[in-house]
Amino acid sequence: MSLQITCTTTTIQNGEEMYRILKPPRTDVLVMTPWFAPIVWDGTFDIDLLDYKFKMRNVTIGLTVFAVKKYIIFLQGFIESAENYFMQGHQVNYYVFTDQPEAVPQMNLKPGRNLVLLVVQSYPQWQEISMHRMEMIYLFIQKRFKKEVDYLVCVDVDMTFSDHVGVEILDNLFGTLHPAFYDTNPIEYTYERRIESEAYIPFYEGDFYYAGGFFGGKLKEVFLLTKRCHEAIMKDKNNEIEAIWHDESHINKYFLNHKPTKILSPEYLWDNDMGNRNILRKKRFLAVRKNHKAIRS
Ligand code: 48C
Repeated sequence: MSLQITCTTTTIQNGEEMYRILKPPRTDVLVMTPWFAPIVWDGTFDIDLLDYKFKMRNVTIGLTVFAVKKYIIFLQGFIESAENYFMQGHQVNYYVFTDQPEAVPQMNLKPGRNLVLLVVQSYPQWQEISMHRMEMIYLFIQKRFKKEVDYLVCVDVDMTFSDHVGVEILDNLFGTLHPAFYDTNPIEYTYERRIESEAYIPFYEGDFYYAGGFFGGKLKEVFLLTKRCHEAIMKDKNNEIEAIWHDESHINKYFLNHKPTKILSPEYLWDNDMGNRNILRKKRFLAVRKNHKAIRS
């Protein structure tokens, strides 16, 4: 780990000045929310500085992923891509929740990285499986994760890492902008609009529309988020209502009342079916093409 020498006002890298007060690194996108949470885009961070800082703190990062029923087919590609791009050089525990432990392939991991298999039950409805992730994550934080990791990152499995995803994403509590809504009028956000649901957000409220497939933060913060979302989901179930986009609706409600301290740009969750954008200099975490109907049956 080379020690990065940084002058007080600028960081010299590749012979050019990286950061000057009057020369912002990005002027094409929003890089800070009105509540002073950074929005992470390529060019807005110095990974060597951040790696050094987190290395000195000797952090361990947990990555939770659920591969239940037919979604088990995505697991090997997911883990292989994480080995290449996720938190390179840091301590990582992959927490794989599955109903088919025997179907999990043997994988050779790089030093400092472990794969932990956690057996969970499956449910008839794919929506149930998706929503019960909240319950499983908060229960295992208490049972196990709190002794093992400092940060937790919770993602969908039908994805592959396709570029650097590192410690720049870590903060107390972070969410990710949903690729379909980062540039739409908030009135078009697919929030839950029925007042009977715990996930209800009225039309005049809402900051951003966050994706359910990538969130995380310090263990305590993720515990509070997952516990609250699980309780809200169960309350809705008792009231015989299911939020329009399931756990994603509840995450959006939680982030309305507990603002994330960092937001990941759509670089961190993209679908190539949506093509390219000039503002997307990197596509770091990509949806795997799939026949939703087939793998959810
Ligand atoms: O593991 C499963 N099995 C299922 O039958 C349905 C969902 N899931 C988990 O929930 C996977 O980890 C999925 O990535 C996640 C729900 N997300 C999706 O199905 C699309 N990424 C929207």
